[in-house]
Amino acid sequence: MNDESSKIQEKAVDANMPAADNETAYPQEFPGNPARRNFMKASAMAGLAGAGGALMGGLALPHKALAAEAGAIPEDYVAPGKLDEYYSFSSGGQSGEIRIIGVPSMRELIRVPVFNPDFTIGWGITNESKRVLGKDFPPGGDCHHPHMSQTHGHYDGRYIFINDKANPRLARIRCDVMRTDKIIEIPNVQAFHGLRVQREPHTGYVFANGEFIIPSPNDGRDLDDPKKYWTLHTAVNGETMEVAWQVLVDGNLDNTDCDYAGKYSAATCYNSEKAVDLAGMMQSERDWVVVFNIARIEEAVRQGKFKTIGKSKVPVVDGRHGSPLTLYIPVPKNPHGINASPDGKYVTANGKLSPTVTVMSWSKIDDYFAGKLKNPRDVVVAEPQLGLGPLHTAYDNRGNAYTTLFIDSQIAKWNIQDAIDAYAGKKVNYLRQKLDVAYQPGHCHSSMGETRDADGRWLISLNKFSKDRFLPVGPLHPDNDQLIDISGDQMKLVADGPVYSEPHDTILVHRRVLMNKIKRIWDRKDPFFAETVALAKRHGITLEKDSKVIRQGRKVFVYMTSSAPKYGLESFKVKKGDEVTVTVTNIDQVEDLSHGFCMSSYGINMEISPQETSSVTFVANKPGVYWYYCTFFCHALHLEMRGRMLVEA
Ligand code: K7E
Ligand code: CUA
Ligand code: CA
Repeated sequence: MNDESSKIQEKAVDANMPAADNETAYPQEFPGNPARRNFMKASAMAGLAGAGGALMGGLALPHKALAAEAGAIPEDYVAPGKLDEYYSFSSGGQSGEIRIIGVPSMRELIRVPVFNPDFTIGWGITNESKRVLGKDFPPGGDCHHPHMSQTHGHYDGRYIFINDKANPRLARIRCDVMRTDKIIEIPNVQAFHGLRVQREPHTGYVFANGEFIIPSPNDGRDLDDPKKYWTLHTAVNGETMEVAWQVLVDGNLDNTDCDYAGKYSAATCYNSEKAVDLAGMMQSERDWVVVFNIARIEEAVRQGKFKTIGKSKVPVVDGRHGSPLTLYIPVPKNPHGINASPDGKYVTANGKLSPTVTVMSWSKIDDYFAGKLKNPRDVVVAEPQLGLGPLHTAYDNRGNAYTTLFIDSQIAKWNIQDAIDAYAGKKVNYLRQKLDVAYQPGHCHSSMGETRDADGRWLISLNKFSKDRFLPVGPLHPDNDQLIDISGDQMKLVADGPVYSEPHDTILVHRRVLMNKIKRIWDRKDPFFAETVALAKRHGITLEKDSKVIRQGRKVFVYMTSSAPKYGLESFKVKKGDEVTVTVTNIDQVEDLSHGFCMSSYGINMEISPQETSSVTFVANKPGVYWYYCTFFCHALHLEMRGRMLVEA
């Protein structure tokens, strides 16, 4: 940096930056001085205030809230060897995976393959993963909404659930080993989009919205008769992963959330018109939020007041207009996100095409179902006007809400009680601040913000566009996850985090929820590979000790241990055309000591963590010598950790 430019940058910093909370000095001359990044960031932001603002459709406010003061340690700085305070579980979007990111450092810790094949751990290759994925699994997924199981409105650290919109599937990830352990298909729907978990008494139900309307059943009938297209709201039992019931609705379903009392789930609908074209879906001035009365639905199912669709045996109850099971609340056109406040009192629907957010009261919803209110709009207690393109809302623990404004590229911070008072006619300003983000945010999520433990510490804004924020890396740019400090009166932008497309949503979980629950090595009795262990037992094999080959006709079972830097078998012989199952057990007990098993030229690789058993089945269709080798650098003699498969012609 030459003198001239550093002067300009310093000026930009002075003009735009508030005093930092953290005054701790950090030596300027230190080569890794993290504050240097903030000089860069400040200058980039200063330039954007004009040109960028005009480009993105009018940014009225100056860029006040930026990063830490020059010389201070930035808030996202987590020193080498120190741990982040939060885990962010971020959906991988089109990649079909979940990513775990440390917050505030925004360092990616690991990826958990869910709907996607993954060559690192052999997801989609090993027999254990194929048992989860099912036969003929589609090659990927479109993940949007990761949510952790809860008990009495607190994260319980057991499972993460996530949707696949591309193929209507629900996946469950076990948090103790961060492994997907169950995937099911949601019947009778297309595009499973909104997902939330029951909070009270526990999860309980996982709620799933079918977004697209289709003929019912979708077997070739009513092909071009959209009036006969339908969709359903589904409840899955999160323990058994069985579909409990479905509710037929009018219109379509977008996002979903539920209350803190275990009484209701609710969903936004943007296509009340049941149109099949864009103009049609925007025709009505109002669409709606539909609320599902769980007790009444369960009772209807108990009384047999349901039908089934096609081959599915799932009970489907009728929740269309006029049904006592549902409540349709008109809201401004084409709403999107729906978010329950952590005080358990309210739920907001985000306007998208309307600059407003509609705040509804759960207790007024009680009153409606009890017959005390006649007009569905009577459950609305506020409708604050926030800006252009409200998509999703997050909450702190001080009565404030944070709404992403997609078109304005801003986060609007507003106070719920003030918005309620303003709706009642009082002269109060509910808007607290608007913060520019870069650019076009979809979801935002606050730390612990979807639980009773909302702590108002951090907010992550998941921005769809990064444009000029990073080095260009080709026409496809990364998304930009921005970290925002919401602990004070004013939101402060702390860091940019580039991410691979497209993490719609994330949750921010304090490490205390998980730190003592996560296993460092596998338990030999783990159900994830229990079936493989049972098969070995039938073959008379003790996996921890035995390395041998068992032939049953054209099926060959190859068992071997792995212990750095050796496999239990240095070679095995098969005949061309044999179906070979290789089962490897990592008998090392050392934390972090994974082995791999890659069969050269056979497209096979899998990872075996300490005390894990992994297996793979393939046809030895090429004669010759094929080396198998370890793919995880496990030992000084890791390169020597290999053996030969001899395939007789
Ligand atoms: Cu807004 Cu799928 Cu939650 Cu994308 S959804 S942003
Ligand atoms: Cu085992 Cu490398
Ligand atoms: Ca509409």
